[in-house]
Amino acid sequence: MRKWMTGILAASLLSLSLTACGGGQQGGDQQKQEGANPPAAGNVRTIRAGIGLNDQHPQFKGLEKFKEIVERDTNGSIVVENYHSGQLGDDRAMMEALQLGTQEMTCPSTAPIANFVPGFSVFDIPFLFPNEEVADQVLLKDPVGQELLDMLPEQGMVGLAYWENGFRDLTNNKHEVKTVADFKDLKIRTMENKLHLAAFRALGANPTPMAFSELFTAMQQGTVNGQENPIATIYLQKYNEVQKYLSLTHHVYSPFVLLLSKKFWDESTPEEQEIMKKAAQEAGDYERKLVREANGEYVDDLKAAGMTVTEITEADRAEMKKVTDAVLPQFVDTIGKDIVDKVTTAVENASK
Ligand code: TK8
Repeated sequence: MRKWMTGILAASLLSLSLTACGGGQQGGDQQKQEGANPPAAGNVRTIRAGIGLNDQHPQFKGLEKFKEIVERDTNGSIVVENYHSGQLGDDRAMMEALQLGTQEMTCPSTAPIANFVPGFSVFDIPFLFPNEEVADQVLLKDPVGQELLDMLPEQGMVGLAYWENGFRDLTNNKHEVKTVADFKDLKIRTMENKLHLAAFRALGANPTPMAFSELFTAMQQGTVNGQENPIATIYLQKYNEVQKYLSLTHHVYSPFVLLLSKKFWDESTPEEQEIMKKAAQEAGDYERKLVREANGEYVDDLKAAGMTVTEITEADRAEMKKVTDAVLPQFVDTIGKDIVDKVTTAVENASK
């Protein structure tokens, strides 16, 4: 509740201060953009987009691309203000603000979205996607990707497009993690997601759900001794400063979903809706490309920064999968058997 209030408060203070600095819709650095057309006379509406990651992450660059396209193509009738590093709150608070219509946009991983639309937890199944190509095929081409997005409006949100967080890897401060046996004394922060908690418990770790914004301090102070996130996050959030060991587990592929409040969507013209949808996809393609480059590049940088990087053998990965598969039956009803079947079939077809 407290965090929820902080998010709302932060958002309204921000809009207050922007108005207070006198420029209205055209004032303030937030709206300044080179080469933009002047805003159309009359009704200019603002999308405040917030994320938990910092402004170095490809996700923020994707939001900047979205801003550029939307402001250009709506001729300035919609302006976009981007906020990073949890300035507008954490994932849960921002989604709640979208439902209330006090914030317009955010881009969480599907794992926290599952607290609103349980079907999204299908992507929390460990070791579901063997590679990025299969993920693309299921999320972007198979009808089940859209079917899941279609469940969002009922929760006051519109899913404009899938973006990519990526395959998650494990870091910790205790010792190298190679096999299932090594998870034993790890106190791992997980996202606020029941399936992730159950999977790490099954692996023998002691997982704690926590908002992303609290993670760095929690590692620094030793409240947790491990966490898991894609390489780009580990590097760009400087987790190497508080974590020694990196295991390339690739245990879960996290999609992002670019979410818009349904309120803002409903107040938009069909033309504006079309522009936002297309911009979300185009910016998503750009973001995915940057994430993949980053994930490749930064492993060496993390090594150079002193981390011990451990590859996981296929046999050990299969062993981990066996352990985590055992927790799945208890989640099938919540996710929906139909969704689980459609996604696993799509994965099988794409893997052929
Ligand atoms: C940032 C989160 C983050 C996610 C997590 O707000 O919480 O670990 O992977 O990227 O969405």
